[in-house]
Amino acid sequence: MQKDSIYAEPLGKIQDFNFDDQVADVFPDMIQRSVPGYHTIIQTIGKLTAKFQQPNSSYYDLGCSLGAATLAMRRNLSAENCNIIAVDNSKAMVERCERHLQSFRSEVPVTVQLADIRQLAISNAAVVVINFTLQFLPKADREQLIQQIYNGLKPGGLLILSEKFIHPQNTENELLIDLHHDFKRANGYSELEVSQKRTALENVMQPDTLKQHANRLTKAGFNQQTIWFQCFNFCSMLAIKS
Ligand code: GEK
Repeated sequence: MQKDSIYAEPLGKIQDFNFDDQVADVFPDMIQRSVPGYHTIIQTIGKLTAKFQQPNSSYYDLGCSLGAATLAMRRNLSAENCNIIAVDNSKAMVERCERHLQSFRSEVPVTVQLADIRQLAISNAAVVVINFTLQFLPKADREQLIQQIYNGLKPGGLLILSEKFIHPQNTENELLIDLHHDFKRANGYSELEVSQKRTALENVMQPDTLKQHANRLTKAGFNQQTIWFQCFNFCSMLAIKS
């Protein structure tokens, strides 16, 4: 695995973070050292897919990057006539995702699409995963995407939504951010790397509060939802269409 050292040296002007070749090359190392519980979340996406699978259905991975969630779903699908649609709008990610998926054998067909998830038609879905991607959309576009997901799910269908979040109270928010930065330092990132990455993400990733997420899910029509994972300011929610 190639080590992420993108922010290791002082950069004069820090550009907005973007999912280019340089990021895609180090992505597995970057996400594992930056997102608390990433491995657990990916494993559990597989387990939840096994539980919520329905025959003759589609499974979506929105903002798939290198396809970790797609692989977890694919390994756990046994129902008849299922297919997975993995979507990302970064060419660098999609190219590597295709290659990565081809290196594992499976009966379940996967289509990797280079597209903006806001323009995607979602239908006949048993499970939709959006793992740490909604936070990169403009805030104004999030409600419509969650509604499209709800509309595209079959009855009994499952949405898994993982996000970094902000706490509405300043003290708690700062504490969660500190704990996350400690986690990154414990994983070998320097003070400089933590702070330059924070600057690069400032305009690009704008997290919501947990309450905003819950309200948005309810408004879309999901009447069953829960947080099933939380570590510091990272969480994963699930919502079921009854
Ligand atoms: C994983 N889910 O390993 N349309 C499509 N893709 C987008 C859009 C958009 N509008 N905006 C951002 N992306 C993955 C990790 S990473 C999370 C997801 C992170 C894509 C972007 O190109 C990137 O690949 C992904 O969303 C977010 O489980 O890096 O923190």
